[in-house]
Parts: sequence; structure tokens; C-alpha cells
Amino acid sequence: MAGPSGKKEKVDKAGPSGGGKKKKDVKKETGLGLSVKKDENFGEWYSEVCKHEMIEYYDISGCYILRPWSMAIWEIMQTFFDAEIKKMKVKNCYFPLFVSPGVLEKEKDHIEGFAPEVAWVTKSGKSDLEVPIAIRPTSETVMYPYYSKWIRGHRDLPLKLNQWCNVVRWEFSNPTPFIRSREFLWQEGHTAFATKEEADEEVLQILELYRRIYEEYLAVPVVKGMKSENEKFAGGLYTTSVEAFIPNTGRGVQGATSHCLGQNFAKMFEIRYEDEEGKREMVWQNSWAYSTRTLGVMIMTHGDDKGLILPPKVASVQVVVIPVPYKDANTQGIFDACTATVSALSEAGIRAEEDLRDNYSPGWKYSNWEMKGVPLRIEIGPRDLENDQVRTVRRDNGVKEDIPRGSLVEHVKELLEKIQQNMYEVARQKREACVQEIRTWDEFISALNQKKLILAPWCDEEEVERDVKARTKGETGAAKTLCSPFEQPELPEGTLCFASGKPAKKWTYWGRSY
Ligand code: 87F
Repeated sequence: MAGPSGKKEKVDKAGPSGGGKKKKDVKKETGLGLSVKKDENFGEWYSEVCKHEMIEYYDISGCYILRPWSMAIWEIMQTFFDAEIKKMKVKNCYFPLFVSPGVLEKEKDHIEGFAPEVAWVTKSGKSDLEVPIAIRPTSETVMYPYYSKWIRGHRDLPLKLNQWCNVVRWEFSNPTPFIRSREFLWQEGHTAFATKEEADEEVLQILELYRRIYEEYLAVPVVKGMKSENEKFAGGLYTTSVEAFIPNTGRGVQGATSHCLGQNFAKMFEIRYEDEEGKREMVWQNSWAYSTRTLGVMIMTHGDDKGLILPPKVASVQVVVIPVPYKDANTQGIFDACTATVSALSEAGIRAEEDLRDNYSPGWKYSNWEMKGVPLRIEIGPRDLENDQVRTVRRDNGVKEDIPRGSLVEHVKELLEKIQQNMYEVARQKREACVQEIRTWDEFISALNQKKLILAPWCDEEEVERDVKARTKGETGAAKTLCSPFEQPELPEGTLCFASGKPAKKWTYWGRSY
């Protein structure tokens, strides 16, 4: 069989993942196919899927190479989000990677819990630096001294800046590509307003953009809601988030956060302005971020035993066109039809590529592009040429169709939209099937053991959340609040908190999390 090393041997028509061979054997012979199933060993499955060809592991633990296949997805999301925040008059900028110890100290109270994760530069060459320099884990302390300098009068407000950058957090708990890495890419928005009302409004506008990234681009359903006092950013006033859920592991995952910082940082960094009457007032601030974690959530949500499945809106290759020549067929005619098909699709703005490599069989190519998650495959063989048609094969559900070349572009556009829609709908149904409403502690524990996404009536007391954490502590991590959804089910009078027995104030999602 032909492996990626490129020997010119043919595989059977069903391709390396078919043909009745066991998966393990196939992998050994061809380097194709996954050695584990998503349901059997999720961790190993995830790691294998990522390696085709989203990331490459690096020789420093917790650091990963983002290969073009994943970087292209990041760039598509970036293009969307960047345009949206520009409509909101947010401007891009770039602040340095390094933080002087002085300003980091200033934020002491809030940084305290985070301190072990801060990485420091202590040497240049062989000599010690006189003063060690921190690498940004986030940029509040880098940026806000300059906000203090730049904001003078009410005409300097609002100040709305964003930067696309990397940050470093020296995590010690088990690193996972995209989900928990020591260096990652993100955007961080930092804004300052004269009034709390303006800040409040922006928090939700940004959160809605995060929802759209997940639901419209990555086809991943999320819940918008409010973080608990325990789980909010300690330096801020309140934290909103979008929360996703991974059914296979039964874990919630914080998708992105949009914080209202209130005036805490304004006090610390003396960010004040003179209002119309000449009074000195403190600004109201927000900060918000989403990171390359988004890709991990997308991979975990959609991938299957054949590999990745990419939503059409973010796939750098939406359609792959593969020639299927038979021995005596008009090979050149088939190749030309493939090239013409790619041209027609490209001209219509569809991201299409042909795979004309002659050292791989069609079956091998099918498996290879399935592994990489390309949403739609087009096959062109002798019979298609004869009938002036192409065969389409959907990655999300395997459905095959013969379509006339005359209506190729409309048809493919329609199919890509259907795939996007279906991927979201399937993911939503899988998540819905995991949601469990509970009312008592026993129901809570039983739902937790069944890997459910738990919706529970809660008294909203910090002490009670700490207690739940302590009582559920185990090898797989403690349960905590994910968020209180903005869309609240009705809470009948007299409903009691599942954990404390006190009157419940709200419905809150609970679970183990990443
Ligand atoms: C790790 C080390 C040092 C998170 C850290 O969410 C500091 C921190 O401040 C830290 N991990 N955080 C909170 C980040 C808050 C906030 N920053 C701007 C955001 C959005 C973007």
C-alpha cells in the first residue's frame, strides 16, 4: 500500500479505512486511519486527530506548532471578528510582550492566584538580568499605565483598543492542544468609558460576537451567561462567558469571556478623566478575549472515527476534487474536468482544491481528505465524464449525490450551507441530550456521574459553591458552576437550592470542566 512516504502502490477501492481490515493494521501499513475510536479513548483520539494536520507536538511540554491547516481557520475567525469590532470603533494596537515587575506587583491582589503561572526572563546570554522581566499572561498591567497617560478629558473617551497577540501561562495541569497550552494566540480587547451603561452594553455586544464565532462559524452550540463570584475574573466587577460542552468527556469548556472591570483598575492605575463640568472622574473598563482554544472545542465537537470534520465556513479547503481514472479511461479528460471544476468553484468564491497526485490511489486520497475534515468531496470518473456530471460526497453524513456540471456552483453552495447547518444541529442535539435539570443533591451526584450538563436551582452563595467543589473533589476534578444562563427557565416560588436547601435565586449550569 502507498504510505505518505510516497511509494507508488495501489490500495483497494474502499480505501485504507475500508475493506474489512482492522483499524490498527491499516494504520500500521499506511499511516492513515486512527488507531482509536472517539468513544473508546477520547484523549488519545483527540491527540491523533489534532496531528492530522492541525498541530505538531513540540519539544517543550505544553507548546504546540500551529500548522497551516489550523492557522487558516484561526485567520478566518480573525477576519470576521476584526471587521466586527472595527464596526464598533475598536482600534488595533500592539503592546510589548514583556512586563516590568513593578507594574505586575501593582495588580498584586488579583495576580496572587495567578503568580505561579507567570514565566520570567532572568538571563541574557550567560549573565543574570539586573531585574527579571515577566512575559505577559494577559496585558492589563502592560496597557493600563498608558491608558492613565492617554486619557485626560471626556473627549478622550471611549478608548477602545484591541490587540492580536500571544500570551504565556506556565500551566502545570495536563496540557492539551488548543485547550490548555502554555503559549496561545488570542485577541484581547481593553476599553474605557465614561459611564457604566456604555460599558455594560459593550460587554454584551462582544459576547454576542463570541456566540456567533462558535455557533455560526464553528457550528458549536454555546450558552451565554454570567459567571459566579467564585469563577469570575477576580480583578473585575462581573464576568460573562459563552460555555460549550463536550459530551464525550462530560466536561464544560469556557469558550470566551467578556468582563466588565468596573472601576477597580481605574483606581489601581489612576485612570481618570475630567468631565464636562471639570470634575475628575474614574473611567469604567471592560476587557474581553477569545483564543485558539476555539479550535480545540470545534475539533472535539465534530470529529469522528475517520478524523476531523471541518465546518464549511472555516475550512480552508471546502471542496476537494479527486480524479478517479480507470485503466483504459480518458485520464487526461478526467484531469481536465477536475481542473475545470476547481476553476468554476474558485471563481464563485468557493475554496476548492484538486488532488491530482499520481502516487496515491483515489481510495487513499478519500481517506486522507476525510481525515483532514474537508466538508465536501467531488469525484470525477469515466462515467461522470460521459454523463457530464460529478459525484459529491458529504463529510458530515457520507451522503452521495450525482450532480450535473451545468448546475455545479449553485449545487455546491447549497450543499455547503446544508453541511454547516446540519453540523450545528447535530451538535446541538447531542448537547441537549446531555442537559439534565436536577433539584436535589442526590440527583446532582447521579447526573454528574453520568457526565451530564447539570442545570440546577442555586442560592448563588460563594460558600455553597466552594462546598460543592470540596464535596465532589476526585480524580476527574471537582464540579463547579459553568454559568448562569441569561435565558433562565421559570423558577417557581419556593424552589430550594440543590446544595444548601436555602431558597434558590437562579438556575445555574454545573459540571466538571476543562
Ligand atoms: C495567568 C497569570 C497571570 C488569567 C492569568 O479574561 C494573570 C492572569 O489575569 C490573569 N490568567 N488572568 C485573567 C485574565 C483576565 C482578562 N484579561 C484580558 C480576560 C480577557 C482579556
